[in-house]
Amino acid sequence: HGLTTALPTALERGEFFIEYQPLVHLGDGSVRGAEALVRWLHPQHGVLGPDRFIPLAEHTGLIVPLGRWVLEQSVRQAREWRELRGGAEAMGPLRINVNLSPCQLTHPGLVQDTVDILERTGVEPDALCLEVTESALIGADDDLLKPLRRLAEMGVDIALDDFGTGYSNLANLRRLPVSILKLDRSFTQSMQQFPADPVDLKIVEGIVSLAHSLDLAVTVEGVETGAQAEQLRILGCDTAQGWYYARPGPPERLHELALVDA
Ligand code: G
Ligand code: G
Ligand code: MN
Ligand code: NA
Repeated sequence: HGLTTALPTALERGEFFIEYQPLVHLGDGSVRGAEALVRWLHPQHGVLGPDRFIPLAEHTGLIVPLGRWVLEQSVRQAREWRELRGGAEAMGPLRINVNLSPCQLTHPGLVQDTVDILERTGVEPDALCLEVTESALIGADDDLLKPLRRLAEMGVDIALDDFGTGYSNLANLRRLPVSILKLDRSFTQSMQQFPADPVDLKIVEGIVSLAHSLDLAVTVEGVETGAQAEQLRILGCDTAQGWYYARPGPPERLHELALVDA
């Protein structure tokens, strides 16, 4: 249909833009970074979310240049935030999380492109986190993991996105060069009541304890209420993201949030 024909030229026409959703430290409520979420401002259909075009971009191969563009824009944004937040060194730099498609993982240019972007922008590798879904890494062999390992050795964080939705082989976590688990939104939804269902609490408690014993930080997604945030904080989760704090929005919104708390 129409999206398929318009997609290949959308990048050169400058129709993509990025919204940022804050990542908040559950212990003190401070903004520690943001996840970059791409959108397409389609000339006829208006703003389209990634669910409408990422699968198509993966299918057509546009995901590689599009993903590189998202990475570069996001890292540039992170540098700008760093400058704006100069006085708040104690909290470290605002970190930027960027999603990677499985196709980008198998693309041979991933490591070099990332190195080039970090060098061009002067952003430290540890200010960058690449999010890969659990399902993309299920059954991953060493060839697939090698680029992620190289990036992790450089200091880039790798997060396992939507964790808990796939067929998680928990023992498999040890082989993955991952330093952050992003607990899927469904776990957060199960924290709707206070106190939450005891079985759900046990499950999250178990995941957090396993993660921490493997030196992984835990980020929770989809936090919509203060009660959820409080429950997840008590369970030991480290960082949270969700509408309770902020919807994805333009970069200026993050300037305000991060500068206010700096
Ligand atoms: O918040 P939103 O509806 O925009 O996100 C929907 C999904 O799209 C998320 O699961 C996210 O992983 C994915 N997504 C958002 N931006 C990107 C991107 O730049 N690249 C890839 N591969 N996926 C993205
Ligand atoms: O990468 P990932 O698929 O996890 O992207 C996050 C998705 O979740 C985006 O589509 C984003 O807009 C959406 N999202 C972010 N915060 C919330 C929230 O608090 N509630 C719900 N329902 N969706 C959220
Ligand atoms: Mn994500
Ligand atoms: Na996710």
